[in-house]
Amino acid sequence: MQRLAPALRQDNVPLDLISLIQAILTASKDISFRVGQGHLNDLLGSTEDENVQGEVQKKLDVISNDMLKEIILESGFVKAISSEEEDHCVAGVEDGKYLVSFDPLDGSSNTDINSLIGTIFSIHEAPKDLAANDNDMFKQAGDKQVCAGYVLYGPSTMLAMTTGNGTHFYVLDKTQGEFLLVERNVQVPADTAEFSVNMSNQRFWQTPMQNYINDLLAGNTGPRGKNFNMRWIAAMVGDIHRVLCRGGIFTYPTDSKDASKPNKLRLMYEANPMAFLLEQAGGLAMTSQGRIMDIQPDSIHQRVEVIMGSKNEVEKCLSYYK
Ligand code: AFP
Ligand code: FBP
Repeated sequence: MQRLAPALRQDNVPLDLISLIQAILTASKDISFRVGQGHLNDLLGSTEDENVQGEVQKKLDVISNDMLKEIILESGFVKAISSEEEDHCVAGVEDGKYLVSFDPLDGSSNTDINSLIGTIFSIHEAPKDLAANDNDMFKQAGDKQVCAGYVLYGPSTMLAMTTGNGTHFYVLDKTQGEFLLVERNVQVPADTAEFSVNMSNQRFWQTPMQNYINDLLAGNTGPRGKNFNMRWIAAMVGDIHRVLCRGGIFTYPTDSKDASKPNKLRLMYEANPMAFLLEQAGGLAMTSQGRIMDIQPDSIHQRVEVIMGSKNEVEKCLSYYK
């Protein structure tokens, strides 16, 4: 099986970007080890703190964030990082070529129940005309990403990554400490009979989403004429990994549960990287208003509606909004 660096060189990825990706993955290997230790480390449970999103931070959130931040900034390739767990971007070196955004531990409510979690990352080129501590550097559309990926800490530790030449899967060989290529050019089937949504929010959704999901639930005697299955892991990395593996539609729709927060998922740390991975695998990644990767961000912690996955099913869902 091919190792990561030669696989990336085959895709003509520049050497400095390969080195940066390797730095991110060095931190993820350490996170994978700590996550795997579970109760043996005193790392489960929450801290006393809240992050900028107003969420209580898990101990593993904080440790994963610190490890990624330190290793990425030390690499010397990065002008700044932004993280779901940091209020502002953190400066690296002024002549750093890249910006890295990450969710250090997505699905962190799963940490205490030994269930799926992961690290999501996204890389852009850094603008030369802005200072390294300026959040505005990160206000770039997802379309400008040069790399995106996630590391899923599951029964095996897997990396899904794209540099714009298809989405590839790698598995961490824990005996060698290396990610090995297991599937090149993953393809998401255009059709599906599986959907993924937090059904407990159903009464708060907008009418088009209510109608769409009702039609899926109606099964083979309803307007869709077929039965649909549902899956929800409460970790976007887990749900999107399943969609990449066998298709499906994943949505976190706009809701009216909390008027100050109509959307839950974060554009830079969740929606954009997953959109890049899915589009590179033949899927679609949209809001009800348009393509996710076309959104011009107005803040680094912006939240967006997400409707993504198998192409024909996403289009079907969007047809309810017309
Ligand atoms: P964290 O980023 O706080 O770990 O939350 C995970 C997440 O943003 C995303 O990965 C899941 O799809 C979603 O939250 C789960 O939301 P519910 O709590 O509504 O199930
Ligand atoms: P398998 O034994 O085939 O893996 O099925 C698992 C299972 O019996 C339970 O572990 C799980 O709760 C249930 O099926 C899931 O059922 P559904 O497919 O209806 O969600």
